[in-house]
Amino acid sequence: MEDTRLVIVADAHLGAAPVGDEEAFLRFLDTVPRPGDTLLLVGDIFDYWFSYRRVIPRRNFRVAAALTTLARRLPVAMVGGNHDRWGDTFWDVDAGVRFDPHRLRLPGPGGDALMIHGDGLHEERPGASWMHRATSSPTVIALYRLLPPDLGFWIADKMGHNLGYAETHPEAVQAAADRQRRWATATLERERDLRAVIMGHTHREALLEVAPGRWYLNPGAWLDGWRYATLDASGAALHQFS
Ligand SMILES: [Mn+2]
Repeated sequence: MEDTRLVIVADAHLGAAPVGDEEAFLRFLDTVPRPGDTLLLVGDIFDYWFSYRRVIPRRNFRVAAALTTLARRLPVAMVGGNHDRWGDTFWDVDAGVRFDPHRLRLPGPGGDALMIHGDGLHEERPGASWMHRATSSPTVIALYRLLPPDLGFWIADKMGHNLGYAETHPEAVQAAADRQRRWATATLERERDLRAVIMGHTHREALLEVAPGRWYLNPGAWLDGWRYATLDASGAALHQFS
């Protein structure tokens, strides 16, 4: 794994974002990750996703299928965000994508990379902390799974997607980005065998070399200009797909 390149994407909010973002994401999956790369999906790729026992959601089916195909060629790993935490065993068992609802630690170029979406570390908006606990509760998830899928998705849509939050509350988002940076910096200082802490959620890109060769990275939001990031043996970089 020493020479693998990490290709990092977060916050596409597919399903709530314009359909052009989905088309671009499919083209991105076709062209950017190369054999030898590892694709990291750092939460809120889907807005939203729920894994049922026997049913696959129709919304975002094309991207789920593309990820399943890609995962046959190269490693794909995903952590859940506050909009797609309920992947359950679907991604691992059926899609071949390594999934954790909260965090994954993976070997990468020059050391381990820790990825975590970033919600729940701070309360950037009223109710966010309550929401984080509710959506992480096994009881809430088990009850929700009993609803017919069309009703479940209807409820999720009613709860809103709030994609414009960064524009309407720039100071709250900046404060959240600052808290995430402090958390990432402290984690890198505490855990010396980590090479990178990778987060999403704030839709604010971050590229910070905390110590020589050790990085805090946030690729920014795919929905905000098709942003992604890379990390290889020579360092980290931010990109926009076109
Ligand atoms: Mn999020």
